[in-house]
Amino acid sequence: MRIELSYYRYMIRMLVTGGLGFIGSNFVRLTLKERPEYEITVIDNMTYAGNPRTLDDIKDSITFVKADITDLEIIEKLVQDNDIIVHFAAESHNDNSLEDAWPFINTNIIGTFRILEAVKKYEKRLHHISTDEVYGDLELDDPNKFSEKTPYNPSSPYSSTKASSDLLVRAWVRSFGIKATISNCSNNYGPYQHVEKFIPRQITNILNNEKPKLYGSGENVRDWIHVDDHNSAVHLIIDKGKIGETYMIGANGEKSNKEVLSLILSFMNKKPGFYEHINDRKGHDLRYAIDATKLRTDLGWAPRYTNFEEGLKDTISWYENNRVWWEEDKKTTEIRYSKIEK
Ligand code: NAD
Ligand code: TDX
Repeated sequence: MRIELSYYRYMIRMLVTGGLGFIGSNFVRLTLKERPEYEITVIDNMTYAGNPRTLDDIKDSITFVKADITDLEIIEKLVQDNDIIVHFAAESHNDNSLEDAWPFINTNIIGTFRILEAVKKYEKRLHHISTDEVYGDLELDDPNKFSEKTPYNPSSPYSSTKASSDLLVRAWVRSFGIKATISNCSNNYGPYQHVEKFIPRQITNILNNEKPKLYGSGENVRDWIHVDDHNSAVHLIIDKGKIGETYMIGANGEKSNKEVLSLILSFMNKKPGFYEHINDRKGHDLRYAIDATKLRTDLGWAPRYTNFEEGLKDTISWYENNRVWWEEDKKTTEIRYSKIEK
């Protein structure tokens, strides 16, 4: 009886929205491994990006609720029942937002609004997950990087809905005093990433003996971070972040798409020319680069995965060893791409 009481006093109830997706599911795994004080509930409506296999092996360690974050009644109940809400759920792919922006407006803006209203009503702690794309893009030779002070200047329907959601969070902090923090992270890589995204798409193309597809010139630069480093920073912000503040998350991982592709080709024993250039993405952001000084100095964060090449090799192995996880999504994704790519 005594053990039971102390057990329950110790537990913190954490609601993870979008916990079946790439970053959210890795967050759940990391939390189960390193933070036994959290009791986790996931809400996810299982869009095309929520693969039911993702949490299969740990389903008994969490509570899973299949529901939409725009569902007022459910979100109110779940927020009321939890202490902390970590909000990952989003429509996350730029290319899709260029074809149909509505799901982005609905989930990223209206969904975040619903969560904010519930957080305000029940006075809960919120951490909102966002992206560096809200800041627009940089020239290749710009010595500056994105920081917490960079003005918002999103380019795509996706990034503009993420920017909208960030601004809603800021307004709810200022006007209603909700206890929220925001993080804006750069491009993540690692296991369980949907095959529509750049790195998994190229790896799985090669595994299917198809040529990788490079948009436009391939000069575009992304600032890569391992998903576990993103998530360790999120935990630190939840633990020690200042309410109302924004933290940039990045690990100095700038690489052009061409550079990343040539590493993948060489690690997978393919000739350097085994790829094709295809039409460019509309409004394609040229370069992202993060200055994470505030996170490092104020909160003492440091990334664990400092060797991108090693992280990339591990990611390639993961896709080689988990064909069952991605094969079905690969077919539907490539059909989708074939309708828009030339
Ligand atoms: P993802 O597309 O892999 O996962 C999103 C998850 O949210 C899916 O499981 C999906 O089913 C769920 N979802 C979507 N709409 C929902 C709704 N209305 N109700 C409930 N669940 C819903 O995305 P990801 O790459 O894991 O991104 C997670 C978060 O991190 C997003 O907010 C994204 O903007 C942000 N982010 C991503 C990156 C990146 O590199 N992938 C970088 C920075 C920030
Ligand atoms: O087949 C491809 N070929 C290609 O050259 C694909 C899918 C992408 N690209 C390019 C476009 C980008 O320059 O690779 C780069 C990365 O593309 P994505 O994986 O689609 O990511 P990006 O658009 O940079 O956005 C990602 O990082 C920020 C996530 O998808 C967002 O959710 C996050 O906010």
